Amino acid sequence: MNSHDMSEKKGKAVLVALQLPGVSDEEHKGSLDELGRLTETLGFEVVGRVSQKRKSASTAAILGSGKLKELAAYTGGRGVVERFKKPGNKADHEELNEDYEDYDIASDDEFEDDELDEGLVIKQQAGIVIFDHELSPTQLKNLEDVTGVEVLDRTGVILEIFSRHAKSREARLQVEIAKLGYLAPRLRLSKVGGDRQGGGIGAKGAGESAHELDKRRIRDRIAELKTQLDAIRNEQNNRRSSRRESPCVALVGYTNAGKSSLMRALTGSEVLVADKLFATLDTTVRAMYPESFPRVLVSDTVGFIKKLPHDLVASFRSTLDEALNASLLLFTVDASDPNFRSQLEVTRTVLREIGADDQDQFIILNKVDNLTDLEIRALRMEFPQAIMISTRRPEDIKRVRDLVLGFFEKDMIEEKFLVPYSKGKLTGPIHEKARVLSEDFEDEGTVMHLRANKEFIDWLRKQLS
Ligand SMILES: Nc1nc2c(ncn2[C@@H]2O[C@H](COP(=O)(O)OP(=O)(O)OP(=O)(O)O)[C@@H](O)[C@H]2O)c(=O)[nH]1
Ligand SMILES: [Mg+2]
Repeated sequence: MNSHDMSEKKGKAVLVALQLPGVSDEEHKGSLDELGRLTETLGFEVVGRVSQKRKSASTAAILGSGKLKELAAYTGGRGVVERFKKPGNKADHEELNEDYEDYDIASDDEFEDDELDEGLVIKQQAGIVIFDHELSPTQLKNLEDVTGVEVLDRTGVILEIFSRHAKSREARLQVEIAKLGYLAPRLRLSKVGGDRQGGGIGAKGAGESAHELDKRRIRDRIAELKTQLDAIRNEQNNRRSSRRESPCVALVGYTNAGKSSLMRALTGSEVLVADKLFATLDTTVRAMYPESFPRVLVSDTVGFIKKLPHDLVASFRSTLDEALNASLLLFTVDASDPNFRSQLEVTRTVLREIGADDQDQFIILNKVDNLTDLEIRALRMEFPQAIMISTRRPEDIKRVRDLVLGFFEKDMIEEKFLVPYSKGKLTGPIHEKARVLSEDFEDEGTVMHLRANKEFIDWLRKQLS
C-alpha cells in the first residue's frame, strides 16, 4: 500500500457486529448505531458496516470467511487468518493449537449470509476496525491479522472515551485501573501495535511499556493505583458525611439523556453539557438554585451504556456512591430516542447491581420538544407516573423543582420549641435547616414553631433537653 492510501484511511472506521440468536433486527441496528456514535465521539468517520447473523461469538475469527474478506476489502488486509493456512512453522503451530483449544472453528452451517457480496462497492477504505462485541485477546490478534489494521472492541472504545474525558484525579485513576486490567493481556498478543497502518488512536499508547511489564508488575501497578484511589475516597467520604444532613437527589440515566442539562437548569451551575457520549465522568454536587427550603443538593453522575464493561462499572462505583447516598433518584431519559426503553432498563440493571435501587425514584422523560403531540400522548398513557419535560423550557424545570421539594417536604414534621436565650447559638442551624413558621420572644427565650425533617427535630430536641 502506498502512503497516499494510508493517509486516506486515517480517521476512517469500519464497524462490525454479529447478530446473535434472540437479538431482533431493531436491537441489532440500535446497537450498531450506538457504536457509530461512540466511534464518532473518538473522532472517526464511519465509512462502512459489516454485519452477520451467527449462532455465537466464540469462533477464533468471529466472522465467517466470506465476511472476513468483505471486512478486509475495507482495510486492504489479507482477508484470511494466516496461521490457519500454514501450520508448518513451529511457533504458528503452537498458536494454532491454542486457537483450536479455545474456540470452535466454525463449520460452514454455523452461519448464514457468508458470501462475499460481489456487488459490494467500497467507496472509502478504513484504517481501523471497530467491533460491537468484547473480543478475547486471541480473537483480537486474529482479526488484526486478517485486516492488517488496528482492531478495537466496544470495551476498548468506551475505555478510550473515558480516558479522554476523565478530568479529576479520581476519574483518571479509575480509568487507568480499568485500562490496565483490560489492555494488558491484549497488548501482549497484539501484532499490529508498533507498525499500525494509519488510523491509530493511541489506545495502545502504553504499549511499549506494557510489553516489558510482566503480569506481576501490572498487578503491582494496579494495587498502587488502588491505594491512591482509596486515599482520595476517604477524603471524599469525610466531605460527604459533613453535608449529610441536607437531602440529596441524584440524576441518573443513560449517556446523553440530558442529566447535566437538567443539573444546570436546577442549580444554575456551569457543568459541562455536550452532544457526545460520556461527557460527564465526575460527579458534581450543587445546591438547588434559587435557594430552596429545604436546601436540596443535586448530583450529576456518569451515564450508563449497554454492554458496559464490568471492570468499568466496578471502578465507577464510587462515582455512583453519590447516587447510593441520595434519598431520591431522578431517572433521566431521552424520550426522543427510539431505544429509550431498553436504555432505561440498562440504567435500572446497573443500579440494581451496585445496590442503589431501593431509593424513591421518579422517571423524567426528557427532550419531549423533539416529539409530536401524538407521541407525547402515547407516552403519557405508557408512563402515567413520569413527568415529561424539555430542559430547555423554564416552566418544565420549575415542575421538576416543585416535585423534588414536595417530595422532601412531605416527610417533614411540625413542632414548637422554647429556645432559651442562653442557647442562642442554635438559631443559626435552625434557620438553615428548618422552616420557621412563627417566632415569639418570651421572657425565658424564643418560642419557635418549626417545620423540618425528623432527624433535625430529634437533634434539636436533644440539644434543648
Ligand atoms: N432537544 C433537546 N435536547 C436536549 C435536551 N436536554 C439536553 N439536550 C441535549 O442533549 C445532549 C446531551 O446533554 P447532556 O446534558 O450533556 O447529557 P448527559 O446525560 O449529561 O450525558 P453524559 O454526561 O454523556 O452522560 C446535549 O446536546 C444537550 O443540549 C432537551 O430537552 N431537548
Ligand atoms: Mg453529563
